[in-house]
Amino acid sequence: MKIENIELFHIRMELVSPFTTSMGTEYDEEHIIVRVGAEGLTGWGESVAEGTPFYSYETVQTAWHILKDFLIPDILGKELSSIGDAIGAWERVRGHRMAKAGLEAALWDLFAKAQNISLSQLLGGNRQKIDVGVSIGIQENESQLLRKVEGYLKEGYKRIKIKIAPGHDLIYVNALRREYPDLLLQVDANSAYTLGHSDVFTQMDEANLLLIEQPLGYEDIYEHSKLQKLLKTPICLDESIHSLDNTRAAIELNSCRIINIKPGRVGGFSESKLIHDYCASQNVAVWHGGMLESGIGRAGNVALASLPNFSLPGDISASKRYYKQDIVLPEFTVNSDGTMDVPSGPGIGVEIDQQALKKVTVRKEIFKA
Ligand code: OSB
Ligand code: MG
Repeated sequence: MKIENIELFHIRMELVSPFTTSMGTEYDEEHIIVRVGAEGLTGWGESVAEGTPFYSYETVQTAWHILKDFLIPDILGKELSSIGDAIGAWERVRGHRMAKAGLEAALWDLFAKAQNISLSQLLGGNRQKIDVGVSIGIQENESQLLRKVEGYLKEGYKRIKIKIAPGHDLIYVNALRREYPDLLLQVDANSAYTLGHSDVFTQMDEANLLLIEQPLGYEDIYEHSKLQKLLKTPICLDESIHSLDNTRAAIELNSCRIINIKPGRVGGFSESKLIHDYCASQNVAVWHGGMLESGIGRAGNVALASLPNFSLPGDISASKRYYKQDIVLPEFTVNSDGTMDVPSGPGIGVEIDQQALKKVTVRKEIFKA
């Protein structure tokens, strides 16, 4: 397909409630929406680089720069016979995976629409519904957490993840376990601990958690292997995994037994599929993480999570769990059985609410061949 024009939208969307993690508190979410036009069709993607470099070194500003000055010029006006052509052209750009993933996602949507099939189909998905969970930020106290969890369970969510940080860990886990002995429960530390905190995790090991996500350093693989040896609960890596190569390293070193896949963190759907397939071959479960995406990014996540080895519920929640108004129609909802429907229409399978997109856009730029 000949890529005729590409547009970037810097969006800022206000969260329905503040989201507190070991990295700080977020009140709104900034991302980049990417629109690609070719041969009368339009593809949409979302780059999950945030306003701040606290989860990843990438930010909206760095991603904008990399998109504008390197990734877009590599494909604008060019004839792409496959998405692989774009990935090949971008290989000389080291890192900047969130920038790449946003533009790659728009190409996946475009290529799916050109074949008149859903993105789920093009990616190799085999499910019409996916299991979903909810990720809950650090709360002021245990009773506030219990109230939140009760509400989400009523809405149908199958699995609860809570954020933890030193001093905000065992009391919350134990309070939830007392109230809900059988709840599918996991924790996410976002790299807030060191090996010196191992006793926190050996105590948490008794709480029958599904997994402990990214307890140690955000680039670390080696020390996680030391911690995993002390625990029966699987460690799951998020921040440390950027590619198939470091997935293999982490699994061979027994640094984790579960992998969180976020297409933005690994550079796109293509790399996500490689990681998914490798993990399947090693009998390692994967699940789909989240970056508080708008409906555009969420649509891609839902499609990817329909692949067969996504065997644990994802951090993929209803639009209204994040935002008062989403920028897609229909919005994403969760069914009472804790599943979410995978859109079956062409491409991402949802329409862009142009008025809503306009309302949240703080800057845009168009690039023409
Ligand atoms: O570590 O999984 C994480 C949100 C922003 C940055 C990092 C993370 C998260 C979440 C939210 O946990 C998951 C979601 O989108 O529901
Ligand atoms: Mg995480």
